[in-house]
Amino acid sequence: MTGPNISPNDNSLDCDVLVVGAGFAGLYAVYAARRLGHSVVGIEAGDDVGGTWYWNRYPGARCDVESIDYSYSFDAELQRDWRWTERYATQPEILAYARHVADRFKLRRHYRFNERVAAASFDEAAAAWTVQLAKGDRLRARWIIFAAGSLSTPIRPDISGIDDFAGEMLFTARWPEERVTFDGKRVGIIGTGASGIQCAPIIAQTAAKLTVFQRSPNYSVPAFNRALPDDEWAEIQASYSERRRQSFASGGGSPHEVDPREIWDIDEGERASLFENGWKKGGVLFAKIFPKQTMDERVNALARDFAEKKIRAIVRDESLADDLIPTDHAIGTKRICTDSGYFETFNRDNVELVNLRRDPIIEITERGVRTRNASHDLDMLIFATGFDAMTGTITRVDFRGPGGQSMAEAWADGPKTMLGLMVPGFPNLFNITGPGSPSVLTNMILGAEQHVNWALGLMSHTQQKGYTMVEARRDAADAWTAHVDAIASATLFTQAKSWYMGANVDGKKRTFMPYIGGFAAYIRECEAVRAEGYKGFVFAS
Ligand code: NA7
Repeated sequence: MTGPNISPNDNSLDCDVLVVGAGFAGLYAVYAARRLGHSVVGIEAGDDVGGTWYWNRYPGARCDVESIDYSYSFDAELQRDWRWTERYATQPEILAYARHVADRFKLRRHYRFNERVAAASFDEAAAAWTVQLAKGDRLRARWIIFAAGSLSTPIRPDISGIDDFAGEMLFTARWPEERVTFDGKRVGIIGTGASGIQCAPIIAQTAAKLTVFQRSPNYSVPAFNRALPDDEWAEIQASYSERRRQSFASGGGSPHEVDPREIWDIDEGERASLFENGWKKGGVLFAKIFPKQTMDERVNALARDFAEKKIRAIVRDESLADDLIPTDHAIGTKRICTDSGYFETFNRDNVELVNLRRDPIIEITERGVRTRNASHDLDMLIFATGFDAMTGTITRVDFRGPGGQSMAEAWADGPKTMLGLMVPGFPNLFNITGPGSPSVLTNMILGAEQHVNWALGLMSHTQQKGYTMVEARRDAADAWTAHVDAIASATLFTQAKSWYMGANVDGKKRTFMPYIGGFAAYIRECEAVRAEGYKGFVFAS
């Protein structure tokens, strides 16, 4: 990749752009910044590329967006050459894809692996970030593109005695590379979000016993996963560009859209078949059948009723089904899980559900988990206990802008951003798929492409105008954040205790973090800001 070096020739800098993370967002940032001629250094905590798909290698891990959509759109030949084998790709296949992209575009050579950014402070006189790496090195860069993931800081729950357990202890979000066997073991799993729900059925197949410790049940819709045969693949290839166009014009970054009609105008028979079709689309798409499904409780109640019947039709024991059906949130307002045989697992003789609402965990002991009513002896204990989502990773880096405030301090009362991409007080720092952007509510790969392209456009604009610094204006960030809040408040999402709301982390400000107005609307907002000369941003030298 070659191109004009459009940055000022500043020998005091180690690179123009420092990219944090080698997941899909970071890899694309390195590729795109290089293509524009910037010198780039990437920093990655893992020993290879892949990000989320590098760390979350637990059995059963799959993406809940279809593989043909959850893949890069920036290079037509890449899109043509990479052949997805299944509708929903497994973690090994997605990781192999990330590695293929890194090889194909020779991206690894820009990275320092097994390294972390510990801190960074902005030197206003030099218009540069001084970046402190965890192992001691320092780097100076004009720009930082922070692409370290929305779900990348796992939570180790504060349960008494957690370090006393004498058996094998595993975290789904830090799963070892070596093969883990469950054969003949008594396995316990704490957590019934997407991660717990994906791995439980596989563990149950070979474990002597699986005990699922459930604090809150979650809605889950089967993936209806299947192989992608050659004829279907040929059809996808023939219409890929149209599929991508629809994705960028959609709410969620894939070509699926809601039925535009008002549900009450549709007779009951047709409604039932629309719900059935929505169910068969699988996973999160069940939340996107009718426009008001996650806005109007009456519409949502119909969807909940439908899902409840599906669960009851699977789980043979009625009281067990009662425990597995959520009663605390509207369906879709916590991310619907996408499973392969989760509810069926509870029909097995070797699987036990412990309802922690009735029988809470008292402590973890050397032998296993002690709840109020029983002691559960275990050989292996797995934690699928979630992440400090969306803000957890960036606030753990000690970023200091010119005012000396850290990101954690700046966001103590909730994240404030301009378009999700820049934070007032932190010039020349872009956050990719962060709070205030569509982020986890859209296809993360297409979202990352759009963010990175927009950020690089703003960088080029800054330099072409003869400036070295750009920062989001505080009033613009306040207005954008208020807009993000206002759209979320019109939905049922703000009523659920979800990680979208920061509700899974003690002491975290409760606020709906992602922009819920849809991918297409967000792109329009970004383009409007650009068209007005990057209104809401202030430039300086
Ligand atoms: P989630 O969805 O945050 O799930 C975490 C689960 O762990 C959830 O069931 C929690 O129960 C449970 N949890 C957390 N702490 C505890 C303690 N101390 N005791 C018992 N149970 C606990 O994380 P995932 O990794 O499954 O999925 C994250 C996203 O990745 C997912 O939404 C997809 O987008 C992909 P709680 O609900 O808090 O009662």
